[in-house]
Amino acid sequence: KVAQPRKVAFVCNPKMGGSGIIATELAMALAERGHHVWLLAEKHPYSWRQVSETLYFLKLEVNDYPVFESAPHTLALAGALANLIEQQGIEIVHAHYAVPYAAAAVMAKQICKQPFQLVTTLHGTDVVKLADDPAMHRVIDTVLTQSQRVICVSDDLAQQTHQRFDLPIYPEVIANFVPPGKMFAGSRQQAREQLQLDQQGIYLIHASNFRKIKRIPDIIEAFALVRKDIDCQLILLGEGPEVEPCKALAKQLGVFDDVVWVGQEPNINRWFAAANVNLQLSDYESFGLTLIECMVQGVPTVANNVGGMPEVVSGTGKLVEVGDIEATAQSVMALIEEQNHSSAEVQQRCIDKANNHYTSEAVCIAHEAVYHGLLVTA
Ligand code: GMT
Repeated sequence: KVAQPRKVAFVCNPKMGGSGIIATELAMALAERGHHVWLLAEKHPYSWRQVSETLYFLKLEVNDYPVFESAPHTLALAGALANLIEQQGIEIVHAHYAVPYAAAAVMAKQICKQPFQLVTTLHGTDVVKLADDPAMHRVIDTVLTQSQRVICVSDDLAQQTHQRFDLPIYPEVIANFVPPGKMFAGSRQQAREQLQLDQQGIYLIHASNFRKIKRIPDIIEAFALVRKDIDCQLILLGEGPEVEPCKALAKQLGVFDDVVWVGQEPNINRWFAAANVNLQLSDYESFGLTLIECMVQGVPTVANNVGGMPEVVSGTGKLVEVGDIEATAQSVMALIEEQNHSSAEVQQRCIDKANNHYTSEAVCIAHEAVYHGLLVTA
């Protein structure tokens, strides 16, 4: 337990997705360390667990008014946040995503009778995609300037943010992490036994929300190339708009039956533990949470050389240029070959990096330092 418990309110996207998962896991981990943490959202986040008496969920009510085309979510969030701050004496509001979450917190500052410190964590698309829209750029610029601290999940995202916005303070970098409770505790053999996979098989894996940005057709094409030389299967986890086009492509390439189409799966870490190589070929990825979810299970990744992925993959997996299918297939085969010779070494290299860089404890300590720094100077 920490010496100085803080009162912190989290606002984030409660739907399944990296930013919501990281925000929720951080809220839970900080509450377990003795802080009083509120999470305000329209529903319980997917990964929410009532881990501590000092963790509170507050449901956001967004009323529909027939005069408007859509419900005024951001305004409802700003008002509910202002009430929460005044009622509970919140010291820090920690918003995950500039728009709409930090924007609502900036509005709460105008409404609220009590001062608070605003910490905004950027998860990537808010800066790298949304900010390309000039109107959004102005909103994000204001929100970031009015945040007392801006946190980015990778060095690359901090640089991109610095280039695109004129911030008074360079963003702090605090990486994604894997909470110990989320890991699959058994061996690859045990994971395969539970999932009824072949003990001797070679499995490539990818998990995402199947959006275009993930470039899943590249994964299927690279897999089809590898499949020509090596008897292997591809495990695909997740759901989204690209599933059907990907199924059509797999049929066209003659590999449909070699793909394990898992769909939505709450216990993804068991699948990661069963795999040999992870693939993440996104157009852009500020960090790539699945890279460390695989790493902690001893599984290396072949990733595109974009965003924060080179920082994460470094020393454990391989990087390829966007759209280079041939190089991707070669990199996958090189990692499989390496595992044929020294599987234990490859696994240990991954586990060591995950344990040295992406732990829940290190991430909590880094956030406590940010909060403390703001409150002693306030
Ligand atoms: O891209 C996703 O699948 C979801 C997205 C989100 O907004 O929730 O994830 C973003 O935040 C994660 C947590 O910081 C990062 O690990 C992901 O790399 C990032 N996604 C992108 O940058 C595209």
